[in-house]
Amino acid sequence: MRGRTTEVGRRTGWPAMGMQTVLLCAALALASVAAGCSGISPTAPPVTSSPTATSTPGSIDSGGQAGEALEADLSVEVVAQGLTVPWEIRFFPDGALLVTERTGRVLRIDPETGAVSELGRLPVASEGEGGLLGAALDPGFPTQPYLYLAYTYRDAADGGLRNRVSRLTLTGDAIGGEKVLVDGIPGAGNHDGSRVAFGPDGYLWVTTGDAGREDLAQNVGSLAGKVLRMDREGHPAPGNPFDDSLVYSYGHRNPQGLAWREGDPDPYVTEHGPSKNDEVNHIEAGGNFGWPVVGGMAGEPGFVDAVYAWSPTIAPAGAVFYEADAIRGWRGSLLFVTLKESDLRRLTPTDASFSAVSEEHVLFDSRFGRLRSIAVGPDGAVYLGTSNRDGRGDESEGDDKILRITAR
Ligand SMILES: [Ca+2]
Repeated sequence: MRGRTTEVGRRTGWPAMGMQTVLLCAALALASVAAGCSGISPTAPPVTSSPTATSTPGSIDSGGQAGEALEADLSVEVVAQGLTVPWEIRFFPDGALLVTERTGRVLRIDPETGAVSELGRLPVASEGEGGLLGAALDPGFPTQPYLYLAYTYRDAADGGLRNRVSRLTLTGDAIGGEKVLVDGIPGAGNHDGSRVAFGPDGYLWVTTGDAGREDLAQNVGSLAGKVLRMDREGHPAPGNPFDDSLVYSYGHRNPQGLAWREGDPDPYVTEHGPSKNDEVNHIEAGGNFGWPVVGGMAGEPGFVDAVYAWSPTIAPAGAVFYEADAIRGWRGSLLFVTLKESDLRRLTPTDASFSAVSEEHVLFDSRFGRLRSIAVGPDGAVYLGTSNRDGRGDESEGDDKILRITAR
């Protein structure tokens, strides 16, 4: 068992650390969350374009150690707007953004001018939570001019929803030459997973949801409810725990964040629980992460506990480890965004192994609406994508947006 959770307050589950300093920080943070909720209106004026600072007095983030950047120390700019559910943000080597829109467009966005150019449009089934979802750029780009995309489609034979992972070639300003790497991953109007990323091992990792059929998550013969690991042709990566299988870990419900800590070959995943037990998990080869049998930090033999869990749920989405110095004191933190709670969260670990969480910081609570995607730019700025046009949000002027957060 890696730890346990206690349910404190509406928003956060603080692990019981037995450390005075941590408990003090928790109390301060909870107090300021309450203050922040009354002080920050969800209908605050939309952020105007650069370089307008939008920090708010009375930062929610008051649990930080001395020397760590707080919300008041940060500036927010709009990089691009008028988008429709930007699901993933990546960076081309020249610094331009690669963005997927859930409705099917693949975009290149100039981070300085905000100019948006369409590289292509995929015929996705943009239904419910499905559509064009995760994306990764080949680590050898542009010598290897490939994009790896995950999307939902309707099966021609039975009309059912499925997900697939495809490789497309970028030639000039257009993608084409689709090669399907993995086809027929169970899909549905929700629980489609589909975060896609290259790990430090050079292999392609893909999260999949249970597609609303929870039994599939425990079936290692199904691609649903899994973390998959493959080569660039869609074949099982060497060293995968099950013979001739893409499956790396199982027992997942709807994992939508996938991030690596520096020096660690195994990723961390954020995933959506049902009405409780949203989780951050440290993935292990062959690990059973519990769904639908156990959740959170149950401590049950045979299951891997979450590193951290939230009850009630917050709907965690994109995640990234912050391995830069541009924002003071953030190096080594896990950053992720939430849909339901509409904030940016930063988790700091108890120790170098990140096997437990010592502090949770809540930033920009309800300032921008639902947040789905996150990336760290080459300059150490943090980029966020809103998700207010996904059918569950309140659309503000200019939505959806890509935002850039930098130190003042
Ligand atoms: Ca679990």
